[in-house]
Amino acid sequence: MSNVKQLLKEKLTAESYSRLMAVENVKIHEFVADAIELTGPETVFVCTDSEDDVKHVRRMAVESGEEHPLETPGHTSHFDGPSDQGRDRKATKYLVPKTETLSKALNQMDREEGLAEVRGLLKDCMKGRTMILRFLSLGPAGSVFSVPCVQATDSWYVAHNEDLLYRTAYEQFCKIDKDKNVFCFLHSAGELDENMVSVDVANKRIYMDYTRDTVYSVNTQYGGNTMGLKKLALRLTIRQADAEGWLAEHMFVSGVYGPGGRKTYLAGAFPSACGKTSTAMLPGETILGDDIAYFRKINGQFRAVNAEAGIFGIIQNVKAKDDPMIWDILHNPGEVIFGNILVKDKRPYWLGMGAETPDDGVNFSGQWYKGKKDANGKEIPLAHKNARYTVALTALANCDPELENPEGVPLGGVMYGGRDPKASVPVQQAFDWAHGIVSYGASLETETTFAIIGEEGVMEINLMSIQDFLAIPLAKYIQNNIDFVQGIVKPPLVFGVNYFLKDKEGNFVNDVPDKHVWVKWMELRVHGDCDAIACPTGQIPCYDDLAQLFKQVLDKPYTKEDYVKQFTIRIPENLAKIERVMQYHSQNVPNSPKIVHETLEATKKRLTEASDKHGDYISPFDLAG
Ligand code: SPV
Ligand code: MN
Repeated sequence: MSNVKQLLKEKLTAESYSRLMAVENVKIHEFVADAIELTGPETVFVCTDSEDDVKHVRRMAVESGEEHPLETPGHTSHFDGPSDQGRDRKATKYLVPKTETLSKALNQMDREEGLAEVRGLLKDCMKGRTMILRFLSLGPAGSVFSVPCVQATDSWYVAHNEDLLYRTAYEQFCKIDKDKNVFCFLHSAGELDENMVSVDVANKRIYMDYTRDTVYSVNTQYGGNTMGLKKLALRLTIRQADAEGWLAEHMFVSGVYGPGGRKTYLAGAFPSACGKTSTAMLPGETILGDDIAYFRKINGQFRAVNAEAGIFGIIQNVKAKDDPMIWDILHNPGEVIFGNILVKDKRPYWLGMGAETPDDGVNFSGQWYKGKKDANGKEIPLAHKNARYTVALTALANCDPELENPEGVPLGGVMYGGRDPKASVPVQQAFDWAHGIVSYGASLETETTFAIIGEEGVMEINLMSIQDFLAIPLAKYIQNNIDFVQGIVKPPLVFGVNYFLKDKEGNFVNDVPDKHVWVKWMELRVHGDCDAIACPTGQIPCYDDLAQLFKQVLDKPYTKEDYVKQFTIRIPENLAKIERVMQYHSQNVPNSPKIVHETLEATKKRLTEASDKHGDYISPFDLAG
């Protein structure tokens, strides 16, 4: 028997040992043995796919005090600490061997130093606790898209979330090849206080050893930092996809109905808190996924799956009126985990819920009362803006029936959107695939939001809304996207959207539900069922088509004034944006594909020529016909 097996036999109960040995894979055995030696748990719970095991995780999440049952059966709530309410860019680093370099826009450090640091923090941190081992699959299990993942964590909350968000795959792991590579995630919440909140958040670390497809996360609980299969795995899958010729994207996928009941699948990339989940969940359409999609070419078709099987969604502004489907789930029996909301008398409350909220209760700051201030004298809101809910997609009545299709769904279009108050029109279509990837994806400029720790409202370029997760040279990533459609019979159309355009007075030019009209317009465009007007930055909708869609989809009048306000081409703002994008690429994207520069230059030229002809602010009616 090898040393690894010997150690596992000594440290595990007979039952756990036999469960783990049923998974005959060298890397997994080595990872678990190392994790046990490093963190020193009292016991190891090897979770299979059985109903009993899954129930045990659920029960322990409450018994351990990490989650609290709410009034509605199946609902629980959990709190992360005040400094642990979002993804933490500063604490998240790639560990780079001395012989390699990564794009300097990515946060990184020397691999050996990083391993020593994070392993030092993880040393003995599971003493007296249970290590939970979960075997899960990204993408439908048993498909060409599947990526097998092992999670080791001392947080029942993390294990419970992953149950709702991913596919359990212990049975698949029992058939895995001995030498198959798998992604491994080791997490510990670190020392906890009496409220079960990580104490040592100053020493929060999320370090990615991509050379071993292994991620270490410690002294944090927030889902985006701890659930291995979410953003930690995305960073690794981007590398795997690059090596194997497919794409891993920060995108939702949904099925949008068109004339005659046809269904067209659309995907979309938006930075965090820019409308991605709400676009994925439009009433009357179907949802396949809301955060991470994998794309592969299968028989000349562009096909997509959801890497996940649940939603870790932002709850702020979820209202009965605007989000009826998710509202229902959040108010009826069934499995829901609420994170960082306000709890009073076992009822959940959040910001912008469109209902009366109490003046006191328990939130991420502990006992809360209206007017409570933080250490800097800033008033603490009743719930965090980045408060979340976790639900399985199958809980939604409009969950797309193809969720588990091992071949995925064919994609008709992709969209890119950010928070751009000044320049981009609400919706436009690219002239072709490469034009769209460059002009809407690789040029995506957005205001920072509360979903990431740090200042809000700062304009930044967020390449294809995936900048935070890129782990390959940025130029390579752009080129991979541009090249991906080679050999595809009908590549998806590419759209740029902007739900956050403002007028001179600082008011949004659109209402929240209007995005449904843009999506329906895209559906028609995919099938060539309506015209568009060429403008310097792309193709925009014709007034008559929008007026008809506003009536049909939202039963709302749509005036020519609305149209002009929303679709006037703002030349100076667009030129200024292009300058910033060019500067970003020249500073951060060494060897940026030639087509990026050429495309941006061509747009610049079109903008300048249009302004010479029509002035700085061009009404769409001046461009039509
Ligand atoms: C996002 O912020 O993009 C999310 C939530 O989807 S998480 O990455 O998990 O923080
Ligand atoms: Mn996301």
